[in-house]
Amino acid sequence: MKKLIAILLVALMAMSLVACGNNGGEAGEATYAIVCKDASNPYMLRMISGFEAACEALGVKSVTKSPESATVDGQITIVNELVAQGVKGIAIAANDAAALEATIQAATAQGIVVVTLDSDTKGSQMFVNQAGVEQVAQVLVDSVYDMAGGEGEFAILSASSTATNQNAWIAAMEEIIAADEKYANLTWVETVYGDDEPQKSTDEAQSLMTKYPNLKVICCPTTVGVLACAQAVQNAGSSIKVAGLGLPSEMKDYVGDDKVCPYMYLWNPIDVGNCAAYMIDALAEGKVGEIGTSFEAKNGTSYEVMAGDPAAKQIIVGPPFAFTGENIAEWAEVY
Ligand code: RAM
Repeated sequence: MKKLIAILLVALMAMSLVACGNNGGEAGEATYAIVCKDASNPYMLRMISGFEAACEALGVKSVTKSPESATVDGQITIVNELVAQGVKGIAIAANDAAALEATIQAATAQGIVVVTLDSDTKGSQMFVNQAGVEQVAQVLVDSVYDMAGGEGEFAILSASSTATNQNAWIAAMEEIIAADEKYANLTWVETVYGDDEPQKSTDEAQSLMTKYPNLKVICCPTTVGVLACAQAVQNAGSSIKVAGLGLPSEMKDYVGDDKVCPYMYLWNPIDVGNCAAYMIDALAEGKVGEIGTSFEAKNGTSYEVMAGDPAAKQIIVGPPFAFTGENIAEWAEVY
């Protein structure tokens, strides 16, 4: 009996050693990692939950690593660590459009699948784009136009100045405004950056209100920024309207016809995280083809592979969705 117990113990120890040492190797369970812009943004936390659920369904382990604040240096360190740990796949919401390229190439050279989600970067094998850049920019421009009554001053309160997703939306807004006479009476006074930090975003919103007494709209293409801005504008008792992209759970008290934010947009961040894990799996299995082809992920959803920038390829998860006084309470329960 003692001998049998001893044999079982040795076998158990051997199994646990394999499991520990083989974080992403063939003999152990594969691990997919998600690296967010920062560790505390509630939007990112929802992406993580979608990623984890998909990993569970796929039978792989998941790990989350994010820098304290939205900096690319922290992300470079994290990706290097994940490579050393032998993960099989990495999904990253990049804090910079280019600075991660060499790090990602080194990971890819080791056979690790690296995709971007939410915010793209050079070197990524595939950008899991939450919504089309032009579509997001168009709804933001139209929100500003509508809330300003077709003319007057507006400002942008963005995330960090190097965030690829916000910068792409802002650049597309500039093009849309320049291309259509309809927007000729709108004056874009300034773009400021709250770095997806609540306090910095509040400070920037307050500065805009002081600096531009005729400001009609502040447009915030960031969930952290839009909440801080809505609170700052409401606390100031200002008549400025707030437009942008927000989490319904955070914005429920501020959205509605007679509120500081008449309506806003977003997409489901849980779906974005979910989709990124299925994308890693499909790429690892060599199921994703060239631009112009489509493929079916294991969750049954079909995606079209499109040209991307800065990643060479992208897929789009879904269109931006409008939240109004009518539907905000219902969606606040979801995300
Ligand atoms: C913030 C982040 C994120 C962005 C959303 C809309 O939470 O900047 O990257 O996609 O806003």
